[in-house]
Amino acid sequence: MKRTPAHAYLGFGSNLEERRENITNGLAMLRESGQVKIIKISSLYETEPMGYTRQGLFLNAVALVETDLSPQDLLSLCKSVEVQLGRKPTVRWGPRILDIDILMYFMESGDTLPSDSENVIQVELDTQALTLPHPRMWERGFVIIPLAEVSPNLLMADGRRIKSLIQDFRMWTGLRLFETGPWWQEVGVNCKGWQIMRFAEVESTNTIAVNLASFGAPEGTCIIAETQSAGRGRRGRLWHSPSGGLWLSILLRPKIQSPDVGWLSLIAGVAVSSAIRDTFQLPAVVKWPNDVLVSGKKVCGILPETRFIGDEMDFAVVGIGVNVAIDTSLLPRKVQETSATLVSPDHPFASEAREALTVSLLDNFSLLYRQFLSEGFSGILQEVKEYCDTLGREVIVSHLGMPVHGIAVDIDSDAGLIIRTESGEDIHVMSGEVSIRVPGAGYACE
Ligand code: PH2
Ligand code: MG
Ligand code: MG
Repeated sequence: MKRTPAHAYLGFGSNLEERRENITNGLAMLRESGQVKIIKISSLYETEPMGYTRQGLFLNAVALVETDLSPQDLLSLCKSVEVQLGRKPTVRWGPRILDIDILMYFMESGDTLPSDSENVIQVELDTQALTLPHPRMWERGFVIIPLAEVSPNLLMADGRRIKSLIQDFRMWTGLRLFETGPWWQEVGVNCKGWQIMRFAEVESTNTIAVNLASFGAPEGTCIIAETQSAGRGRRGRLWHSPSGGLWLSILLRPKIQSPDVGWLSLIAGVAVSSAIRDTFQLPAVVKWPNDVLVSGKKVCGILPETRFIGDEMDFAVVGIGVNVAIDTSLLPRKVQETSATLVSPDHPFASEAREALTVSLLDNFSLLYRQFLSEGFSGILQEVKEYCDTLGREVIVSHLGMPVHGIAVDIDSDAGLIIRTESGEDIHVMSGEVSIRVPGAGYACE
């Protein structure tokens, strides 16, 4: 009977010469050996050196692989790839062209098929050549964060799942997301699809994304800026974007028609809310149609901008602004009253937290978006409703210039809000045509 292959997590690190190419070449050589199948690869992270600090920044990544090789043979293969790419012996933990470490190795117990997860055992080894699991992996953010990205539900010895460590800001210390998405497409694996471009200061990330879109930039292009000088809000208002926030625009090219645009905003709202809950343990909710609130204060605004050719969408740019760690005193008085920042800009791990939020947000977004594309709005409706705090509330909506007063009872198939008036009539309002106000204290107004 054929043995089921084992699974292993490999850690990659490089801080000499062409770091990115060293890692992609290493992955490609593993694959070309025919002995290792690459299942999943994390983003690339740029990390400060640990252990021996007088050396350059590393790029690090983690991959999940499938193999018939024993741990010892897998180690030999990794070492031979390191050497073929030019690795030379140096001091312990010193600079290297490429380091490939086996972090964990799992195999099926017995030969029984079909495999089920209860039969999976983790190999523990302590030999001169190899210790498994890797003895220092749990102290190393440059291992944990990419590992949690590849397998968020991996169980740790204490019974918790590894994704719980993503929220630990200490794990992000000295770590920066370098490149996510298709960086390893060239290695021949499917990609998560984001292509991130970062800027120091721009007028508006949406403007850049719209311009790139009209030059043919692909779906999944993301623009992130440290500050925006002319960020746009709804109704042509200015969106104030001091440093410390996440100012992001996502370019999409779904084949949808104009009434569906509202779903893109709601997908973004749910993705942001869920990322805030995971990263900060704060009770974020979606305020239909375009905001995310925490304790009644606005922490995020969403602005979709679209272009259609005929009836069909050419592209949508979804602008997302999150007050992650901003100095709210830089906002105009009126905005200050209704807005909040997730953490203080003086928080020692503010920038790590922003990275964690960005990764989580993009992950959530792609899951929901793909579900929306494959199943239509009904595939995401339940989740949207769970996050949408507007439902069940008393609202006043200005509908085509007329105030409508009632209870928000449901979301319709066009992502519109259904409002039941006192007379029992249901009025459907689309996101484009309303400004929503909720009577009563503590609920932010538009
Ligand atoms: N590898 C080490 C020692 N220190 N630091 C970072 N940031 N990344 C590494 O891959 C790394 C390190 C020993 O293998
Ligand atoms: Mg190492
Ligand atoms: Mg090593």
